[in-house]
Amino acid sequence: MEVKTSLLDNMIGVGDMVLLEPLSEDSFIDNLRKRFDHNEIYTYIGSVVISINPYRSLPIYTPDKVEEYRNRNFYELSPHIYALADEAYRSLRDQDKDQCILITGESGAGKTEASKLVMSYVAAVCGKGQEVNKVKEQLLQSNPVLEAFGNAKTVRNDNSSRFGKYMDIEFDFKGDPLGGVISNYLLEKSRVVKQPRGERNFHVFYQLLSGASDDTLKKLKLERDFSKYNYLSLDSAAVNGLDDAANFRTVRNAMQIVGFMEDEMQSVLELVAAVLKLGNIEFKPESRCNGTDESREMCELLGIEQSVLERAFSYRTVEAKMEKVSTTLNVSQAYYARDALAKNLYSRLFSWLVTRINESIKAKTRHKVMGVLDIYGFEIFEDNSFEQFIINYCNEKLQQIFIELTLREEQEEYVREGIEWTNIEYFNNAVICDLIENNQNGILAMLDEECLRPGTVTDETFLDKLNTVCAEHQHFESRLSKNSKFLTDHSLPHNCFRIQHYAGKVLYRVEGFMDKNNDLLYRDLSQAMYKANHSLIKQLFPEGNPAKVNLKRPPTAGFQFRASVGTQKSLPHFHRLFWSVIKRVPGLMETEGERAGYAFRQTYEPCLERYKMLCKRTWPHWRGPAREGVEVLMTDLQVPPEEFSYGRSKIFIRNPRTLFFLEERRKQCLEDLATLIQKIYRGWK
Ligand code: AOV
Ligand code: MG
Repeated sequence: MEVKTSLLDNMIGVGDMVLLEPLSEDSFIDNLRKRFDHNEIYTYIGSVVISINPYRSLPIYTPDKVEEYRNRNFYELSPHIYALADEAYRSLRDQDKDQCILITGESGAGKTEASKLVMSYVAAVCGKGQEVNKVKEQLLQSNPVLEAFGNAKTVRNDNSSRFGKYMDIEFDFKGDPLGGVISNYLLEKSRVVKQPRGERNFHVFYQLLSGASDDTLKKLKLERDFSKYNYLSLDSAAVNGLDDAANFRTVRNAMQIVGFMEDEMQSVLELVAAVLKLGNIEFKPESRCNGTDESREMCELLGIEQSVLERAFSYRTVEAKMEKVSTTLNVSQAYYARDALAKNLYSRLFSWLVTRINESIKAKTRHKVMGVLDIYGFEIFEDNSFEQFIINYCNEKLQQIFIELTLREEQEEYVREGIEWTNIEYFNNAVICDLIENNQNGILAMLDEECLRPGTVTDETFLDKLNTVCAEHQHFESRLSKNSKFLTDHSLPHNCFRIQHYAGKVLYRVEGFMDKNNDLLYRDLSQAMYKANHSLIKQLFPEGNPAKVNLKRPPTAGFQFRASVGTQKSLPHFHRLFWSVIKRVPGLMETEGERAGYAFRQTYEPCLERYKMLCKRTWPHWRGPAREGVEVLMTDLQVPPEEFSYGRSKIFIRNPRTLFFLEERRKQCLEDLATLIQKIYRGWK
């Protein structure tokens, strides 16, 4: 075994944070910086991999690198995401354990790139048959499709994921991929109708207009010019380094590989075009939207009778028991209805795409799975609204899982094994999650309650309620009072509230919270869509079927989201953690650890088996408990006692140096043995 000491090189910092002494926030960041300056973007904290986004392409993802990391032990080479992917893949294949890779970090940190690196690594090292290669290709090509429809340029990231994604890759007993299943979390659909300054709509709109042939555009009744469309922001349509036209071809090609039929692709593009047309429909007090070209063309695209659509933009029908009451929409209500339709159309199209991809890639059987979770990263903008609130809540939930898996499990293992250990005080964000999701008085529950309350309810009445209830908590409830994360102070702007998240304080403006949570689409519109002579659009609005009128309110956006992040409990047991960082390191390790952790651990039997040849007393057989054998071995080899500890079932080795020493000795021993055998053999001849 080739022994590398890159984990210990002083010049470039230590490769594993548990080796840092003293361990403090400063030394932690200093170490990251030192390494980053030497293009070492990956560092371990035990089995967690941290990365810093280099924002330029480094030559560390070549096929040679894949070969280098393949089948090597985690600590043998310098830290890399490939080491994590390899370890996960081998545990799945050889030890038959389901795997789950969780990726966290703020927006732009490199999560999506990391998830793709994991997928491509696994694709490169697993089986190579014709069938397997087809599956791999389909799994990999699902990425460009979902990114086209679900990613957009934001001020933080030119390719920012605006949805959360959990993908299971399914394997057979040999470790070859059979297929996959994707689940998606709430798409940020408000972006369809309006983008914050300096940001863009979803990529697909620009890709279609730039990359489609003249003929296709003509069929879709579109013009190439972005500026013709109200739903496309003007100030940032072209993005440096982003070739929309080329990406359009990539996406079409990817859709083909994934298994979309030509007519399905056409239907999808018709819906995308319809959204753009929808945005151009205008309403005036005198003439409503009657007879405009835009609405005619949109109706032609979707096979809807123009009079049906226009009626749906003019009236709202409320059905209660046996009665139907129609009221006329005023101009602003008509615009509201139009935007609601565009958002619903697009987000339902997105969910349909996920379902359709799953139909294609899902395996019929599976033996083991590797899950990869890639969510939208933590966001703090100047102006934060409902979307940031939801995204940041999702990050809090993931952070909670991280805390549990890293610190708690690590510390519990030390305690279980009877290793002497000073607990690190860690910041537990459960209070923040509770503040948001508590069933009775969590912020989401209060928002739902306000949305349902009869009478005049506005974003301001919601804020009043929030302030009253949360302020009361601060007085009466000890759980929140000591450490309240709902920050009230008099400097807050009148329409805002502030939350202390694990990654920083965020000021949320309440305007639009009620509306976005309600996510109301008038039934007249879903019924109009259901009447379309277009099978995809009909399928997307099943509630428009008059035979299935459901008078129950649909669940709110917040409710649905809370339910979907709640299902994370069912993730497989075996986790690999990947933590990507841009510049801020969330306060995970703030206290000085008196004892740094242990880089390596192994149960006694395999440890004794591997190294027993290094000691006359344990070779060739040790008769007795394995632990005692290991003790004899370590004493005999004169490994300094501070370098390791004996746990109940495992030995814990503090420093990879010790491991390298053992490996070096073993290698030497094997070489000596080989030479000896050769000598004897020659002697015989
Ligand atoms: P994110 O997924 O964490 O943000 P991305 O994975 O999209 O961030 O990364 C943002 C950009 O950083 C990419 O488009 C690349 O240009 C660059 N980048 C990321 N990782 C690497 C790497 N390993 N090497 C070189 N460049 C990299 V968000 O989706 O916004 O939370 O919602
Ligand atoms: Mg992303």
